[in-house]
Amino acid sequence: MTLPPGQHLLEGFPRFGAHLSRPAPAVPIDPVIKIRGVVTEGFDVPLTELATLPRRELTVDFHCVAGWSATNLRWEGVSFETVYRTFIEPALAPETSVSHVLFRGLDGWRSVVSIDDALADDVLIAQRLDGRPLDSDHGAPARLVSPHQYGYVSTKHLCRIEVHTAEPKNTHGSLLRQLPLRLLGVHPRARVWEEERHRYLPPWSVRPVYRATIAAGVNLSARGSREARNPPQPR
Ligand SMILES: Nc1nc2c(c(=O)[nH]1)N[C@H]1C(S)=C(S)[C@@H](COP(=O)(O)O)O[C@H]1N2
Ligand SMILES: [Mo]
Repeated sequence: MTLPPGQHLLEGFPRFGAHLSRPAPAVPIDPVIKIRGVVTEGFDVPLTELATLPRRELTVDFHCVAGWSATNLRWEGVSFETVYRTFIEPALAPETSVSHVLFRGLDGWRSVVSIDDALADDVLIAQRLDGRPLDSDHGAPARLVSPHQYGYVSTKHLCRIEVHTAEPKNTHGSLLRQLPLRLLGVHPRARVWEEERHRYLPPWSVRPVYRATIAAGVNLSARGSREARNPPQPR
């Protein structure tokens, strides 16, 4: 099996993110995805409504910019393109040409994707992983999955989609949480096979730093995971 350049295979699929060991955000009773930005009027798409769109299933690998990969994950959900064409495009304000899409999670995480990359065939809003509803470790109740881009694009706990006519500046939100990615600068395309890890730094310069810290990051995130909080009970 071949992994993209600079990636290392991990056992399983860890919970990972700027949340570190903080528990995942609570899932609202009636979760919605807020649609905002250059639409005539903002509106909310209930997740129950997403479920009425054609289902999309995808078995792919997942690659974190810190250098670990997980393989053969079976996601189920709705293609982002379908969501875009069904709900967003008809609501765009007149004379607007969308260039970027911003995805936001319930924990304040955000990722920015060019419209072309967002509409790629393999980008989906996933609600299930390996035959089960998404758990809190991996982004309940719904998350973006963009398999050809580094994991930081795949916003978990998706609650808001904003459409923009220029690249939005990542100025609001919690500075500290995304500090490492802010300092290094997320790459505007973030394609894993091109090793577009960061905007300003060449990939070889960050690889050793990441290699030295992956284990710590994985361990910290695991401490806040669902399994750590609810360990399987002995029988
Ligand atoms: N809401 C949210 N989404 C997020 C993150 C986060 O901290 N919060 N971390 C990103 C990063 S850096 C990675 S590698 C993946 C990890 O996904 P996983 O926890 O399902 O393995 O989620 C991405 N999406
Ligand atoms: Mo990541």
